[in-house]
Amino acid sequence: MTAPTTRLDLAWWPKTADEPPRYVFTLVNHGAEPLAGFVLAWNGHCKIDPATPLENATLLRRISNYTEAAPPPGFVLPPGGTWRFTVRRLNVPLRHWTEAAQAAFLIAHDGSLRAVEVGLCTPAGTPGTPRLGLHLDFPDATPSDGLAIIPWPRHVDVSGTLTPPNGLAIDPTHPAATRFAALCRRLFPTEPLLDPTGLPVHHAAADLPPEAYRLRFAPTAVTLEAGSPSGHLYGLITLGQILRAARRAPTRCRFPAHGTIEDAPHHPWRGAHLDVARQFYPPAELADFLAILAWNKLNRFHLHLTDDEAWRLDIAAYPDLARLGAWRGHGLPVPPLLGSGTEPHGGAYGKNDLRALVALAHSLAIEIVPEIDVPGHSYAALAALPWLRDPGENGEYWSIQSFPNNSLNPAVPAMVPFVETVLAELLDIFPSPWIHIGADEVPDDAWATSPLARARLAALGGRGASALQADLLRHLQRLLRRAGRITTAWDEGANAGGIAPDGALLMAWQDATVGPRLAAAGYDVVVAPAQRYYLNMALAPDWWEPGASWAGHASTADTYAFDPAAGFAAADLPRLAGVQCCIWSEQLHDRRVFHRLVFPRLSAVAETGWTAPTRKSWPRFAAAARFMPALYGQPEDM
Ligand code: TNX
Repeated sequence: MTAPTTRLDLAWWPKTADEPPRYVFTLVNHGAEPLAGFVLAWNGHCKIDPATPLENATLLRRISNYTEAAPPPGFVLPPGGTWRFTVRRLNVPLRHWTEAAQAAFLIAHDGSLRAVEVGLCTPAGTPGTPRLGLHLDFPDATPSDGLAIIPWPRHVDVSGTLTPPNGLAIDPTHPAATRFAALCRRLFPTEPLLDPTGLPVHHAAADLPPEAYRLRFAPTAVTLEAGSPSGHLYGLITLGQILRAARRAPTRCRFPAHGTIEDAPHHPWRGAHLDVARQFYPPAELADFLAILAWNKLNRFHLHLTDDEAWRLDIAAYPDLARLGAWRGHGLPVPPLLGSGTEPHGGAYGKNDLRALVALAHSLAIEIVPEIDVPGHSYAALAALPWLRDPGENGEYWSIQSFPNNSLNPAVPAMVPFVETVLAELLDIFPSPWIHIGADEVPDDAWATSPLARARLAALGGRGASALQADLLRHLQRLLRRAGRITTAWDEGANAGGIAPDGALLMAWQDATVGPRLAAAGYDVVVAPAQRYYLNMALAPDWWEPGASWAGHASTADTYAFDPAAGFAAADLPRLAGVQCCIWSEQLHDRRVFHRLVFPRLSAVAETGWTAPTRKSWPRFAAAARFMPALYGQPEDM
């Protein structure tokens, strides 16, 4: 396609004492032809209020963040001319540039599309530069003891300094060595950490718990003792971290000559979640991401496979699900959303892709916990399989992200077999003990105008969407229990007597009080409060920082300082399985935004998961974080 000759400039004017906020769109025709009879379509994170009229434009269509508007009747945009219109109400005020529209196009009267270049949205008329890419939001520092290890080990007692060896000479026949070699090739392809002529590393079996390891340093060799494959791998990762830092920063870091490191994790669940529905991440990128998790000794990868904006799992029984539900674009069942332009945007994972990822994850001591988000967040599934709706439903309800009628109706007879079939395929692909079934954010008035839902509610004797959802979740929990799996869900899964504590694990996301409350009610919990562990939240309030802020801002230091055990009664602490960061992708249309938001906060959560609270130290973490890898490159390379 040729370069766009129309450009959309965006400006955000926050509310003042005299005026409500204004979101101002200026379309400029840089082409040689006048433009008439067109519709402007745009998308990006924020949603406009369809009930409030636009000024100097007519709203034609709005689904979540996809909007179509037309200029006044008879309007012609001449070469060099502009069309300006104003939006008065949004779902939430804009606070960061990534919340504004990211993509736009014109729909001509003959239906053809014309790309529009979209400028960065300026706040109150002030131009600026978006903050992108790898970034440490704290000053550089030197590790006080010369060791840059994240997460910090349980016990460190080392001395002396060796000239950094030209590599680790690991026993190539040891299974952990093969895995570690592959991990290093993936993460540091130009930086060999292994060398048969380097410092010998002897593996030894020891009676240590899973994941634990011991390193004994001597000038001529290192001995690595562990009682599990993960322990052997983690010992090598610690050695790899020590070696890299000593080589890259020889004046600040060292490779010890004597002593021991004894290590074991504080929490069994050390997770990272990735939303692959809002943006598609090709399998190769997920493989690289798994490698980064391993280097942080994170052991759970929560793969959020479905959402309103896309269904990413190819299910043999329902070919339309991925064929239609994994793609968004003009004229498709799912409209262009979250930065999609004139071309269809998307992708799905096949069984073989996912099986390969599971195998890779296992080699890196990571369990992939798949999530099918039901019954809410299902706009894409319903767009692909409209027969899952109640044909008698005649009203509208809206999700928090402004999707209409987006929840799978538990009273539709075809719905339960559908979810069962999907889960059966999921169980076949993923051996994980934990299967995540979503359960978040079903609108209170979902299915209120569905005759089938009303009849079902009358039979159940319950009230509202939560009763219907709870009944469905109980059914799915029974099914998963029979399959020997643990029902995993977001914290709303417990509502209205839904998921029962036995055989369940809930993710406490809404705030830091939810985890202690659920644990007191008998649930095992993973703590992932949006305010600190949602890595899509901006680092700081500045407009030019990317990210959202509905749960506030979190600097790396804020994320690091969060204590997941705070608020738990002592007797309930055994129910705290661990921690997880969540990477929601609505605003991650650009991988440079991903970098800015994810690294090194991901490592801050990893250290909180692994290192006992008394052993954590912000200055030490801050000095070591620059050596941790990111998806492409690492902070130190900046
Ligand atoms: C809430 S957290 C959601 C997600 C959004 C996220 C945006 C949760 C269980 N649901 O659907 O992506 O907020 O930050």
